[in-house]
Amino acid sequence: LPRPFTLQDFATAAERLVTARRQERARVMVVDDDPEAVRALTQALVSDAVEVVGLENAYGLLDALAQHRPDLLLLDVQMPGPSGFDLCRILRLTPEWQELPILLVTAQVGLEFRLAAFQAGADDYLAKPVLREELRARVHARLERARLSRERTEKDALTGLMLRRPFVEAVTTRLSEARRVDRPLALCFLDVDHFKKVNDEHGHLAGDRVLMRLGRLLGARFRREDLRARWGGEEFVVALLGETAENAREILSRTAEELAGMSFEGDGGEPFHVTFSAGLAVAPQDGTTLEELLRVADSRLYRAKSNGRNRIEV
Ligand code: GH3
Ligand code: MG
Ligand code: MG
Ligand code: MG
Repeated sequence: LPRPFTLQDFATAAERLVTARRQERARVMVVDDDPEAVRALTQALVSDAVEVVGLENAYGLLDALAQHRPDLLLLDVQMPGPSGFDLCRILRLTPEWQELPILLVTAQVGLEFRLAAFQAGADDYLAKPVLREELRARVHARLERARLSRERTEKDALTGLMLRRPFVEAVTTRLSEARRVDRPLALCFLDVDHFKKVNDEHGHLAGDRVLMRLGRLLGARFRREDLRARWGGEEFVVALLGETAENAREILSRTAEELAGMSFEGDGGEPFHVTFSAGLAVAPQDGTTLEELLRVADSRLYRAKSNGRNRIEV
């Protein structure tokens, strides 16, 4: 007989659910010159699914956006210095923030203001005083739309990892941040060994399963802010933020061991194993632009292949 489901089991399961959701918590940035408004909006929005970063003036907005990378921006209109309209217009001219959902919050709700909000490029507006339930409903709807559209346009369907283009955009910004704050950034090219043979000997579907599991493995390891992408075919690229060459190598070789320890099943039910080779380049010593780093990482990957595969070259 199955053991009855106890209260303890329930607590453990609930805990696990909350933790799982927390990993994909959306991030909202609230900007208002009135600290009381920042507090009220934050309190209304923060939950297991949403974290909030508050900002009491807009002067450091671009830096704060780069640092916190919010999924949605709630922007007050009347502020000393540039208004919410001005800021909204500036963000819409900045490629990186063109698609960031922006909700303007304003005490003025006349037609003129509503029109100006949309002309400035806002997605929506809210009238002060903001109704808590309405705020939550509007913000959650926007976040969900944004998440779905990102899933569709930025993710590789087979592996669940980022596609090359969004990766290049994101890593370019991270690289200039890393330069500014003088932190290292490790870039790694991964390529599955003898993958053509995997397809030929075990079938294309088995090959797909390898890519899927490697994608999931790369997605689950590393930190949330690290970037992982499918570069194309059986090639992957990982950017580890703030990691030195030694640390990055250590993390990658653990991942390599994990993959080597996995057993796959071919089309005829036969078990097989796979490995990958990798080339690692670290900013700033190996280069400071993405192009330089990719070139160095790629030539080291080539060396890993000619030195016998299943290895990481630094
Ligand atoms: P090496 O160890 O030198 O990297 O050898 P390799 O066989 O892995 O490299 P090669 O570039 O010759 O072959 C890569 C193969 O990956 C060829 C291609 O058919 C296969 N491939 C690319 N994308 C996919 C995919 O999405 N699914 C499957 N099953 N195979 C793919
Ligand atoms: Mg204000
Ligand atoms: Mg290849
Ligand atoms: Mg290969």
